[in-house]
Amino acid sequence: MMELKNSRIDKKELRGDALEVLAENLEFCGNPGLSLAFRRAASVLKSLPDAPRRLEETQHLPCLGEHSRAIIEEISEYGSCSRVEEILNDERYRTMKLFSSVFGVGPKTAENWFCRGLRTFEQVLNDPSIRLNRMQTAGFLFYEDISKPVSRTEAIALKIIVEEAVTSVIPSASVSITGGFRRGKEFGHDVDFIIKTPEAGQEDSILPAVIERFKRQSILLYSDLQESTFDLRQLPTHRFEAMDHFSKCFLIVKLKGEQETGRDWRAVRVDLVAPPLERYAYALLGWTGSMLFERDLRRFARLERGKLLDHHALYDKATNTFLSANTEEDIFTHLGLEYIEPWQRNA
Ligand code: TTP
Ligand code: MN
Ligand code: MN
Ligand code: MN
Repeated sequence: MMELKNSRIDKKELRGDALEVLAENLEFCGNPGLSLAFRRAASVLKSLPDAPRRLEETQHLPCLGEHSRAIIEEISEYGSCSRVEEILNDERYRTMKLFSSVFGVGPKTAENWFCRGLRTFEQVLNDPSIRLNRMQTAGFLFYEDISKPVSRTEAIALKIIVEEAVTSVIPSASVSITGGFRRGKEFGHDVDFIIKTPEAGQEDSILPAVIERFKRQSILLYSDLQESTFDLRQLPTHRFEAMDHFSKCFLIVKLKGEQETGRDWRAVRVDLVAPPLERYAYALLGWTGSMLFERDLRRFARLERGKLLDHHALYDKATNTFLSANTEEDIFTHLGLEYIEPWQRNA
């Protein structure tokens, strides 16, 4: 079997980066299904202790199809993959990547701007026929700050601010970090918090109150409050829904502290979610991610256990009942799984 030539351990392309470029490009081309296949393959490569050094090492890995293996083979043999290089140099890919890096700009808007012949932020901002919505306006205004990774230290500083706001309204409420930081990541694109409120109904009033408080403290730069549309009569669906129905808000806040820019604050993206108490364990599991892990766990629940899992509930199709859970441990037990630690969920 062929030995991989450029086999510096941890060559990033062999660790899935090349496959992620393919996945991203497929997303931009409106092929989410195939994109997901490459994301899964990339995730498997990243989970290996070392980059594969021989082609046969990839043979028995899950989720690596012929296509992915051919790309790994090409990279190991020639140091790069021509299709990946082609995409990285492609004007459409580069422009879509640039535009969709703006908060509030999804693939549809990015494509629309590209098709109008726009290629740079300057062209977008100077085009009189383009009306940015509030989210996109904030996205451009704070582009530099919110493109910069948030550190764990900054996340902890934000936790104190959020905690202070929450407990000033409901002293017995509590705040936990979720998302990537809960999975042990050192950096994130935002900081996600989940709020636990002890009494029914408080989950609906807490977020508007926190937003008001941040406003008064002059640290609120942007907020999008989404009221709860949660309804337990609705069964978890078969299709993967990325978004939940709990009360939540997407914010940009000012975090004080000396910056390289010379300013004494930076803008940071913050997400808050406030589920009803009896839904807390499901919400925590859903918001801890990763997105790929959630997807795979739901798929496992459905195919291997005949149960429907989402952000809100676990439904047993055999008995037609919802299974209640006070903790994440309860949910894994319902699924017949050992507890999976948050840091093991970085798929
Ligand atoms: P994100 O904050 O988007 O991702 P992340 O925290 O895993 O990574 P990053 O460091 O880049 O911020 O989402 C956090 C989790 O919340 C995610 O893993 C799954 C969940 N989530 C949803 O359930 N629905 C959504 O629409 C989003 C955006 C996230
Ligand atoms: Mn975007
Ligand atoms: Mn996050
Ligand atoms: Mn988030």
